[in-house]
Amino acid sequence: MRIGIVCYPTFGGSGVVATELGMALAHKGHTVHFITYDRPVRLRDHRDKVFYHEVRVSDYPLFDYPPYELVLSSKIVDVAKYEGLDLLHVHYAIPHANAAWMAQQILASQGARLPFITTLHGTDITLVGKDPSFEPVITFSIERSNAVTAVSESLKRDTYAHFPVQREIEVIPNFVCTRDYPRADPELRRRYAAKGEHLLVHISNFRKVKRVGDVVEVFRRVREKLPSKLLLIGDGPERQRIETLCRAGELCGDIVFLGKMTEPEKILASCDLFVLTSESERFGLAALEAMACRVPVVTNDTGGTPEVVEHGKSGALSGLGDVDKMASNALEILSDAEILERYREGAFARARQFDVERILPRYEELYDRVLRSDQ
Ligand code: GMT
Repeated sequence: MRIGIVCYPTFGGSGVVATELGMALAHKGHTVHFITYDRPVRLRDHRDKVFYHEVRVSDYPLFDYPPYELVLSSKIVDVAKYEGLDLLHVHYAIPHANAAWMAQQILASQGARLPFITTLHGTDITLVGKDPSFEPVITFSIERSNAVTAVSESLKRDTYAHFPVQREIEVIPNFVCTRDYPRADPELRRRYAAKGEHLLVHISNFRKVKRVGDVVEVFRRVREKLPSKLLLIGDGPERQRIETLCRAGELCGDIVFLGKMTEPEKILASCDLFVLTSESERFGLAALEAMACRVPVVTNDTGGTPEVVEHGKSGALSGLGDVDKMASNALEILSDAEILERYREGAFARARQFDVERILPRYEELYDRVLRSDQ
């Protein structure tokens, strides 16, 4: 198949999933065309059967708000026509599903077909999408997509709860290629935990919804009982506030801010515990990636996270904002080497249930179904 993929090229989970999906599809022999405004961060150069088309928006001074969706729609039309796309898969509803629908209409007026699939990832429904100024366009584009998927049951439920949507939404969870994730690197461990401390880690885009302050509070409590360090990977609007919090709490010696990284897996795999404190994650890809590195996860029981992390096996769940419980869960996992090893194995076993080899065929089957019903 010749498949177009539209996504955000940034560090956000939806862009990562879209890129990994495209690369996995190409590996199976499909031809994949990424259409977005910058090279996706996980898209390595020189991949056979993978192409990247940049959407360039004019900075004409008349525009206070450059019309990205229109340029994107035109680019989709162009790529569909000249690369012969069979279908388009857009990740994150806003504005990609609307651009896809417009491109589909333009192509139809020229006698060509381009079915499109929309994958909902989370904030397109739960944060941005709930804004009443977006509701009519999101509802419309979900209804008009040839198929719609959500990354968790929780997101599917939220979509029906917040939008007057009637059509079927299929849940296809996110995935990882467990084979590609490394094992712990003793040298890296020594770099950050020279005295054999336990290593806790958190990765996010430091937006408010991630509640990174809770990560620091959990760490503060763990450190009181167990020599440990915390690695914070990523950057975003909350980073300055969190740095200030750490300075005020005299935690800086034990917390390392590593900033944005394109390949954090080696560091991740060298840690003992991943801490995820978000208000709500509709999936929690970062948690799944940690588990693929054999790192258990301490997190909340909100949103889609309980669909990924199993309490007592691959990690531990507790109520949102309950930093005392999260810290005691962390201590229970960390304070005994045998228990930690059991959780590590549990985390990896769980990650294997989301292996690309299990999930990719579900997308391929969906593509087939959409193509057959569009004929
Ligand atoms: O919240 C983020 O970090 C970014 C956001 C995105 O759209 O890229 O992530 C969402 O999609 C990911 C991939 O499906 C999910 O793993 C995240 O849970 C989801 N974020 C939220 O629901 C807050």
